[in-house]
Amino acid sequence: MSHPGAAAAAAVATDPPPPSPSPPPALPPVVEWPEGGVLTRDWVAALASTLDWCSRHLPADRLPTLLPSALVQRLVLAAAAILHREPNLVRVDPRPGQSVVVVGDLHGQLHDVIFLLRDAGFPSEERIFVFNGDYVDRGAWGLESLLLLLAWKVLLPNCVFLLRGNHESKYCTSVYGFEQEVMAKYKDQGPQVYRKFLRCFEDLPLATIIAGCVYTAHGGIFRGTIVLPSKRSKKGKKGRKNKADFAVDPTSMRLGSLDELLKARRTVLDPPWEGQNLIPGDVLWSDPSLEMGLSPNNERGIGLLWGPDITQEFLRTNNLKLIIRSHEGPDARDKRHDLLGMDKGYTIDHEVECGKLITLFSAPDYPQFQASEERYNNCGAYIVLSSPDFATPVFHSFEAVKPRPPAHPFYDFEDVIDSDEELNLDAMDSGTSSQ
Ligand SMILES: [Mn+2]
Repeated sequence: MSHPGAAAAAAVATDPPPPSPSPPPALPPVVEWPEGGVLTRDWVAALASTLDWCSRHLPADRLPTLLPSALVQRLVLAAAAILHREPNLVRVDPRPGQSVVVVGDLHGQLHDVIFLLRDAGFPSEERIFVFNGDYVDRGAWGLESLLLLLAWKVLLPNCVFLLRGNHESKYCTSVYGFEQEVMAKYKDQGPQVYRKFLRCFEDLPLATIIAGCVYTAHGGIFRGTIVLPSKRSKKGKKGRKNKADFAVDPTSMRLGSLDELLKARRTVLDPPWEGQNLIPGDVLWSDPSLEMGLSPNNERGIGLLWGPDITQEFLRTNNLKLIIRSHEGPDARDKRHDLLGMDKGYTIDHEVECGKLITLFSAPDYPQFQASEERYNNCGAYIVLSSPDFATPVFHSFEAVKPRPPAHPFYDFEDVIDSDEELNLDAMDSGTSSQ
């Protein structure tokens, strides 16, 4: 009788060798500002793959070992300086041969952002991108997602346009995860990094008009203002020159004009829900409805609800054909029995004489962290607009990149209401800009 060990040894000797373990993933180099100071496409591509690598192989609090705090802050400030110079309403006028990709909410789902950019074709002189806001919160990689888009903005400032979403605010990021995410990843440096992002949020423009016929914004339309008697500022105090001499007329709910949008003051940490400066809050928080007219958005506590008649009035007055807004995901639409569900990543909400109103949502399988067992399993979508008719959208729906790397949520997703982004008005910072 042979020794059992001998038989085992023989078996090892005759069996094919076990598959060699997969090689350890190569550690990417630390991200450094490029030599000469100017970003290149290769640098942005390497940034994307490093961010992806870190999300898969590094614990969140080790991110600074490859993505130093100083680099993050420099990139955020470089982008903010460019964004700051853009008007509230950016005119995107494609040259012959240029198409425009419009993107909705992303909410920190880095892998889906990377997929979307590759699927649509990266930004270039041939392909302009317009992002409708809500880059951060909810998902685990808001910092990485937004940083990647800011890098594209710095690389191609005239081909990439980043608008503000309601989540690009102090209040939302304190409730829905982004502030905690930055603190968890950057520890001692967290407060400085977060402050730079807040400054950048204040600089994000509010809306675009593409090819003269398509209006895009995160929430949608906005109310009008009245001119106040001019109170000449004392000795032209510096920094006061942009202070608007107008206010919202509390007695009327008149649809605002593009000129009024251009004059609004957007440098607020949290767009106010009351007082004189209501246009930013309206643009970022409003929702369409099937009820006619303009009314306060009581569900949200800020912004407006607007009906098909207002869509028609806005399109006709401004000689436009299409509104593309975002802001409502599958969870929000689950509660809206008047409007369609968000399972394809877009809905057509109003069809009127002058054109259409579309809601576009680009975060598939959203939210990343969900308290209920049943997930929405929604697709995300992006829209391509091209010549000769920029007002005829081509929709591209896509599924989530799976499996997502395991990650911890940075907010209490079981306690924070899934769909309604109801405001705790007392917690909002609607004071003047930090700048
Ligand atoms: Mn939103």
